[in-house]
Amino acid sequence: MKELMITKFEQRDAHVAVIGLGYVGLPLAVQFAQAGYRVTGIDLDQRKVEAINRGESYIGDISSETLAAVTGQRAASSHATSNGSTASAGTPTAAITQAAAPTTQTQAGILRATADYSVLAECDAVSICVPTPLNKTGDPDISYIYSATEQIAQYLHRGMAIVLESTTYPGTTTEVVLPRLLENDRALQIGKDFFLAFSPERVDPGRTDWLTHNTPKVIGGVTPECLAVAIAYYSAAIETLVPVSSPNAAEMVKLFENTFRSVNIGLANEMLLMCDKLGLDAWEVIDAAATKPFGFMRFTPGPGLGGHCIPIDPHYLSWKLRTLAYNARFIELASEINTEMPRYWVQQVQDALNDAGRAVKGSRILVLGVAYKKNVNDMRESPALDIIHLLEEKGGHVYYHDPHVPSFQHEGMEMVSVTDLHVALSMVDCVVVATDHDVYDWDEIRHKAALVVDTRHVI
Ligand code: SAJ
Repeated sequence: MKELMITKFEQRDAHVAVIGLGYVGLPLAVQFAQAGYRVTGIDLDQRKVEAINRGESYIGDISSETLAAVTGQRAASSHATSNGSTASAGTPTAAITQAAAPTTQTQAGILRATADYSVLAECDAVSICVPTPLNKTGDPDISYIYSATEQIAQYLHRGMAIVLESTTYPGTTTEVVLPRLLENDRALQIGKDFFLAFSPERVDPGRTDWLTHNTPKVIGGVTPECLAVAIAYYSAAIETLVPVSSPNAAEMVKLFENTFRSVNIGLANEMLLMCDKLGLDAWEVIDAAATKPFGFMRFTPGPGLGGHCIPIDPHYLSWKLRTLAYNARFIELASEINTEMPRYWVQQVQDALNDAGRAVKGSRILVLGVAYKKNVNDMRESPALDIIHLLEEKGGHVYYHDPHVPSFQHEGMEMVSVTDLHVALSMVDCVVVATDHDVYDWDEIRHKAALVVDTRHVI
């Protein structure tokens, strides 16, 4: 069965499914279709399904033109994505670069979307790209992985490859997904009749240099046969695959990558707190340290930690270790410092207004940028929201401007961006730079605002 599957994938003679058509799943589905597979995207959101089948993309990284080319709404463009075997610079030695592209230009496959899981009965492979948030108590919520696995189990058949991509704690693939798949049909054997692997996503929305096809991808199979089949499946769309010894190792790699960022961002934020005590400019110190040509990596203080990855993923790791009676101290400490930053910046606003003889109470304050990082419209876990909430708690009249976020509703907070920034700048008592979108004219802001508290050190 293993050889049969590998041949199917190598000949692009496979029908594959992607469950979860968000910023990870849709680009992956498109990449598989461009590589020549027949692809069925599965999502519970009927609006997403219909938009895809109309060739209309709702994901910034995928243009509707690209989508329409693989959903058959438009003749495939002349340049199909190359499947060249360009190994990325510094490719890990263990990496497997894909064999040279097939001699014949692969005919782009066809992508269609559906909300009906029964298509899995005829699929040779399925990738799970569903969200893995934290629940209200801050613990991992893998309910979406459960429900996707439940559906796959119903349609599991001989000769099926399953790859979990959602970021999760080490052990999920082998202790949660595998047992559920085995429950339905004891006759099916892992590594013989069906193949299971974990391969973490490394999609950074908005990036144009590292994309789904050229970002090295780590992959770990439950058995060596699972790894071989999963590598054949993914080699069609991903240029560099990095095999590791198990799904658990692959799960841990992703958590380490993002914990690395969370901890270093926490250290940069603590540098700010320490430099404050020392009367030093943290950015000056960090920028000077960054001139070290080796052994240093620059992170900068900010308003706090936003996004759907970095504030969340490390808690999957610390939660798992707590079940093993181990306290992941760096993760907890970084989280403590990062979540404290909005309060620090509100104190800076209070002190600055106080120096100008004003209280926060009754002052008009304009927050620039509510997205969690520059040039995106994503607000998940955005620290700007905490800054707004804390300023309002102190009686401030808070407005915001964000060219990427015309309005938002968040936990009872409902706001609309001011439309005329030029007017607003001179009408408020204090401007807070929360997100340093490239569109802002920082010189104008510096000259028009009476007072600026700059969490991004752009002014
Ligand atoms: N931040 C700082 N200081 C820094 C860097 C970031 O305060 O030095 C803040 C950002 O403003 C943001 C949060 O931390 O609020 C997270 O920033 P991020 O640059 O890590 O951006 P993300 O959340 O989009 O992270 C994604 C991740 N991609 C994946 O998980 C696949 C991350 O692994 C990438 O390294 C990161 O993009 C990237 O490099 O852009």
